[in-house]
Amino acid sequence: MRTTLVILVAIAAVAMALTACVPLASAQSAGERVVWECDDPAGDDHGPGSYTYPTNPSFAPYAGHFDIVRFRVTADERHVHFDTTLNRLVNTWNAPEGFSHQLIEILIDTEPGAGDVNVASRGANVRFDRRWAPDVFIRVLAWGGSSVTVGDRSLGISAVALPNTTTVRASVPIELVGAPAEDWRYYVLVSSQDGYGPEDHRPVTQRGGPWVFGGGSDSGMCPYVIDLLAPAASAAANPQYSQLKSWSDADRRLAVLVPANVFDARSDWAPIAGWIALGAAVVAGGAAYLARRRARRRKES
Ligand SMILES: [Ca+2]
Repeated sequence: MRTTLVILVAIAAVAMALTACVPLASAQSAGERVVWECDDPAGDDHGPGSYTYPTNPSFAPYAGHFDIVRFRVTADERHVHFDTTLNRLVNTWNAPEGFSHQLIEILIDTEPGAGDVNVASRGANVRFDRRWAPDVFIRVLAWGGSSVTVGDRSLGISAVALPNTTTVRASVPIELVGAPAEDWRYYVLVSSQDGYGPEDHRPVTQRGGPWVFGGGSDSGMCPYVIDLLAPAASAAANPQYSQLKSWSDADRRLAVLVPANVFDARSDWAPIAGWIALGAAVVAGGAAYLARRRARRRKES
């Protein structure tokens, strides 16, 4: 009976964890409509699970700088705002934007059947699943480098660290990307900004070093992505790792990614399943208690 109880409580916990991503079309925040938000496990800033930080002291304490913990999309009348919250945000090299380590790339599939799956095949070294080819490509980096590209139109945008937070906000004109719809699908990639790297990405090698990550490969095929938005029950059971592991040096094949909110349909049934499992666990626990009490009484009489 105790085993059944443990299993039911575990099912409830997993089902509830799956509610981490929620479309929130009706919620409000300081005049902004919250469109979608999603948590990401802390402590998974290791790419496919094996990457290690560069060893130069600028990267101390060698954790957290590239670790997404939350992503949120809001909209007001003129802009769509993309807020990426990191575990740690320090302005080591004093960039005017208030952050200087991160290169955040946000790609959105806004139009089914259109888009470019190869848009990040150099730099981030990843491709995107053909079913959700991105149409909007937002690059967030310091020293005035942030931009949005839609088709052949490219525009500089504002991207700053929000005061007293670990959140970087990029704001994109609605006039260019359109009002956010519920069926938009998001990819969020965090890399390390390096003005000398391919498309500003700090490389990942096998052995690592003061200015490059380790735990990858020397072929130039492994993803230069340190954290990927991918909702998971825990850092241990994390779909980010399997996606970023899917590159092959032998086949010269890049890793293929899917959007973070592809599996949103789960959030429709997950809370119900969670509560049913929790209810069942309570009933089972009560039944076990009564059975034990009855047995004790029988023994006493
Ligand atoms: Ca993370």
